[in-house]
Amino acid sequence: MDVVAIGETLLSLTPAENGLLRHAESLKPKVAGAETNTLIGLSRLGHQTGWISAVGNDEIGERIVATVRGEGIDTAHVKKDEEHNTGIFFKEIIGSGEVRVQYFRAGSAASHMEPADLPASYIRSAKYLYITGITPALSETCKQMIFEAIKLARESGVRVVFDPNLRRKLWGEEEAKTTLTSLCELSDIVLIGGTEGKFLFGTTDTDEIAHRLFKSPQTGLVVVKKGARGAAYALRGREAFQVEPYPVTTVVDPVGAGDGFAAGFLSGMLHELKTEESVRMGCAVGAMVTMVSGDYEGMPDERRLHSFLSRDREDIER
Ligand code: KDG
Repeated sequence: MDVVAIGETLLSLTPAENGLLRHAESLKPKVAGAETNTLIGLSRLGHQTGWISAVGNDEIGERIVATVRGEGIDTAHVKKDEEHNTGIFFKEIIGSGEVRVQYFRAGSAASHMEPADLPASYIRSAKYLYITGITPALSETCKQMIFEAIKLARESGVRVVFDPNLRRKLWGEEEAKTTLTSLCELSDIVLIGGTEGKFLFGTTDTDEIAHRLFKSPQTGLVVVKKGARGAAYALRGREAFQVEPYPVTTVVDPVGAGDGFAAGFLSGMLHELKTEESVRMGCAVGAMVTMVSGDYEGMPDERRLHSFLSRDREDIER
């Protein structure tokens, strides 16, 4: 496996027309989960990926697993939980990039995952373990499982990549701060958004965030995602570098951009590109995701990504 990820994937229900859910006449069902969004992006770019999770023994779980497997991701370690349901959420796109979500995932099948569910040899076989700050927010057992997964990865030299992916609706401020900071410190690579930098370290400045994170001997690379302003990164012992954004003509749906960033970035790392090139790939995939409705649907395959990167998009689809 190139990348193994652990996390919950849900059914997302979005009003067919942008606006408040209360006025919706119909809802579009889609599959969404930060970790599988990234795995789908990686799979479309030609990498071997595996997903560790749990779904309920219900139609929603069937749909999720079929979708993820259909994208080429190994789902052998997705447990079917007989007692708990698959989670769902509603996602409103209200206008000009404003998005609100309402979760119905408390007590879901995935929230009942625990350390004993981890397939140790599977994690050890990967080049990268990808985790986000959503999973430890789901329950105490999920939190323990994430720390255990990192331990397993580190024992075998599997590189840990962490996106704090702050979801304030899922947990309290203090617990989120303590846990996300610890997870950053245990990770080799941290992909952090500006809002998360502010939440955890009180700053959006890349040098300052990196300075805080490099206090941990484990962390060697910090990437700060700045949305429409591109990204910046810092390697241990070096100043921060800025990477320019890719222009987006119309943002259709901003959700999933960070997951796209992770996919593009990790793809670059797997191809052993320079850090700057990998961060640039992250920016490009993140930008492409925002131009399509849905959290992962805009993830490009290699051909589309390269034509976007070279900005030579003329006529290639005709
Ligand atoms: O990063 C996008 C995710 O937030 C979305 O796909 C759903 O995993 C999800 C969540 O927990 O909000």
